[in-house]
Amino acid sequence: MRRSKLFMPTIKETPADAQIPSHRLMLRAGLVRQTAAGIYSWLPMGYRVLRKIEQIVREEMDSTGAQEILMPTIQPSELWQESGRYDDYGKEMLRVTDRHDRGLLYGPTHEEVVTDIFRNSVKSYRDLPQNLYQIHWKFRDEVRPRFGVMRGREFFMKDNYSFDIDAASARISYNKMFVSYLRTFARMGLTPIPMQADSGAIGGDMSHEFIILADTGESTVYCDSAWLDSDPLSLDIDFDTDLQPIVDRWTKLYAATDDKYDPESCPVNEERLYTGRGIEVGHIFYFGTKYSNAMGATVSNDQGQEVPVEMGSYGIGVSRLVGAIIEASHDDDGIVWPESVAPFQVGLINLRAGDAACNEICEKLYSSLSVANVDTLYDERDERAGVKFAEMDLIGLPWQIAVGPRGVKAGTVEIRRRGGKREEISAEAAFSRLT
Ligand code: 5CA
Repeated sequence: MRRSKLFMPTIKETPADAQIPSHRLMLRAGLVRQTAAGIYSWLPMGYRVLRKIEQIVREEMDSTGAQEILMPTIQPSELWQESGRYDDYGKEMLRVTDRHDRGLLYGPTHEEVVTDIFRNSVKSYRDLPQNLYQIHWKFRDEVRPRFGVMRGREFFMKDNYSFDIDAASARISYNKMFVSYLRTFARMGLTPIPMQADSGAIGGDMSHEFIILADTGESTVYCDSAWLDSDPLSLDIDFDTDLQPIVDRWTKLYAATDDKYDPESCPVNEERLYTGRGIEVGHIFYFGTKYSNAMGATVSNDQGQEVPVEMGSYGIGVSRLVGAIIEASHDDDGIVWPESVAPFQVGLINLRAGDAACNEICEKLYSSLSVANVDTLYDERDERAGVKFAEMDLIGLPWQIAVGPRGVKAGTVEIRRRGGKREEISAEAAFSRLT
């Protein structure tokens, strides 16, 4: 992409109403714009990152055997009256009425809709287990939407729902999601920490929140410092095997948030205790037959008896992750994107646009990187070098290459990792380093 063509409305001043770094940086780097309180439009740079995160989530879900579906954002109120949650959900639920005076709502979550699909389609234990996921918009009319996309009213979520014949197999489904979440967040360059949690409005008796470490996170995290070296990607996971030992290994390590931490009973000694801050990016729940009982979702078991199906639900805040990753990875100059979610891999800066030799080297690099499928943003504008460098630092691409007349004479270009040191190498060497 050529910078002159890219729709990236950057802002020089610090936006006054943005209280945290990710919100400020997302506005300044032109990733999003607020359309209404807690409701955002995603501009090209932000949408590229959102799609990269979505794709990692999708690949990891698919590898567990979960299947992707798409449910409507608008749901009939009757389903929520059946489950008993219609009145409980209160003002957070956006309720609307259609032209026939039928009650509808913008889904804050999808347990009811998916249970309805299930009860109309599955009758026998032979068709279990099932695990269905979607990546879609939710709406929760939060009293105080804040921190940009981190606590929005409309937000993008991966939600999935498991269906099993009994509690033991539901546990297997829960464990798969637990382990897959560790991998998913690690692929985004994050350190995920699962913590036992309350299940709140979703209900149920087993639940974990996945917190990622970020200096500016909302909650204080106390954990065994071994968490900081834990690397979920080093595990070679076969989702068809018993994952309980892996879950045990992870949950055995101490971790707690502010509300649960008690220095008296903390099992980790002071030197080993890490205190930091974190952001909740995922939440998984096992709630058994709460919805299947209320909504009559039963299946026949191998004894021919009708039993309510055992369920769990699992959420990842996909749009929240864009902010959370920035909270975990930025510096004074701007965003520092992990490679796996960066909107472009390389920023190519022409330091003397209009100079024939600089143009030629830039064009050659730009086209060969494109052919090699390395997403490159080429800043070919007639702007001061300082402006271009500052903008590249702000938008945080993993690699920068700068081409200027002095280097061109010497047969070199400058290459630099975001935040790293500059190095002068030949254009060919730069190309091979990036491919
Ligand atoms: N039905 C369950 C699992 S699918 C559920 O809704 N869980 S949740 O309420 O915990 O939400 C799942 C994830 O969505 C959270 O971990 C968080 O990362 C994200 N999320 C929740 N509320 C918001 C919000 N207001 N803005 C942005 N992301 C949110």
